[in-house]
Amino acid sequence: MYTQGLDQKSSQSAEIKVESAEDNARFQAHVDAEEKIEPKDWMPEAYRRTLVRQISQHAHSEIIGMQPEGNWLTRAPSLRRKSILLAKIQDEAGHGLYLYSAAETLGISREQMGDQLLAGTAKYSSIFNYPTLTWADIGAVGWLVDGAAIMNQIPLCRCSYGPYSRAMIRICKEESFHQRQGYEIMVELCRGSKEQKEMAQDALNRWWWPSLMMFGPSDKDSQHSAQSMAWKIKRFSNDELRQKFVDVTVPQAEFIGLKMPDDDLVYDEESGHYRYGEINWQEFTDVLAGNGQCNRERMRTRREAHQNGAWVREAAQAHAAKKVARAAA
Ligand code: BYC
Repeated sequence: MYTQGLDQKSSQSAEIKVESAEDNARFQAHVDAEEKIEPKDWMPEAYRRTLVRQISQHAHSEIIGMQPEGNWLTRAPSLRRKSILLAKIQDEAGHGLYLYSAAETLGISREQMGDQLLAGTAKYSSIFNYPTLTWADIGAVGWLVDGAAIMNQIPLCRCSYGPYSRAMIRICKEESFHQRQGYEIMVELCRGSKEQKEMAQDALNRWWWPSLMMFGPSDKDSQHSAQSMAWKIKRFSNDELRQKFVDVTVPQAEFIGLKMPDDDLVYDEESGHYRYGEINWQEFTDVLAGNGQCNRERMRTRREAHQNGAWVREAAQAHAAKKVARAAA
């Protein structure tokens, strides 16, 4: 969608231009003045690379993120729940597409990004390497995973790169509906039988800590944060967003009678924030290294889906070629 109207020539000449201190200073002044950077504008190569990395990882997360929820489509407890879940998963596919399109404005093709994902050289969010074992997990994913996503993504609507910031506006509106549908599932389960409430608590126990890891390494270990914040790609640090998420989510758990699986969690009157226990960063590192519970399964499913979709891509190309030939005749 964003690639339409891009002027190849000017973007190529921008690429070969040598980066000078003046160029960089002018660029930073634009960013500091809260002016959006658009695809045809000059930008430092490192800014372009950072955005390609982050936006493509984000797009891959949306696409891989369809799998844990897709696992429950055939077993949703009612037709209403099934149609809501189906709509949510379709939204995630749409988010992936907006994001791939936004990344394409930076000179990488969707095919290249897809190849990187399939080759295992691109990351996607750690959270999608955990299994959805019960229906309550669908509630927990919506409430916590989409809740964490909104906390991280609302500031991205003000990101300095125009196409990314605009894509995020619609994505955040949809994520907000996703978070509410997840919380509603948890509310219903907590109002239900003893077994249903236990199922909700068990899902919270398993999803809470991985949700906190979604925000990325702690600030002292986050290698990209300082530069990304200077470029106004990120507006808040990983720890700041994680804290905001904890502060918003703990009262929501209390409201429905669930207990956070953290014995060190305490409200600090003085700062007005909840203090929480130590995150298991070894687990995070292991998941990123490909050794989470579902890494292999997620990649296998994605590769199979890509192979099984080959005929669709071929048919679309054949149709496009026919259209071009007809127009030329
Ligand atoms: N998982 O220096 P840092 C969704 C990597 S989808 C995996 O702090 P940065 C949804 C990081 O990439 C939600 N990797 O990096 C979909 C970097 O590695 P590389 C996805 C992680 O970029 C379906 C290294 O660790 N959201 O909502 O400044 C259903 C050092 O980190 C993670 C986004 O993608 C992680 N959790 O900050 C339901 C949001 N955390 O690249 C819901 C956009 C860190 O050097 N992305 N790493 O190899 C961002 O906001 C930022 O990229 C991050 C990381 C906050 C995630």
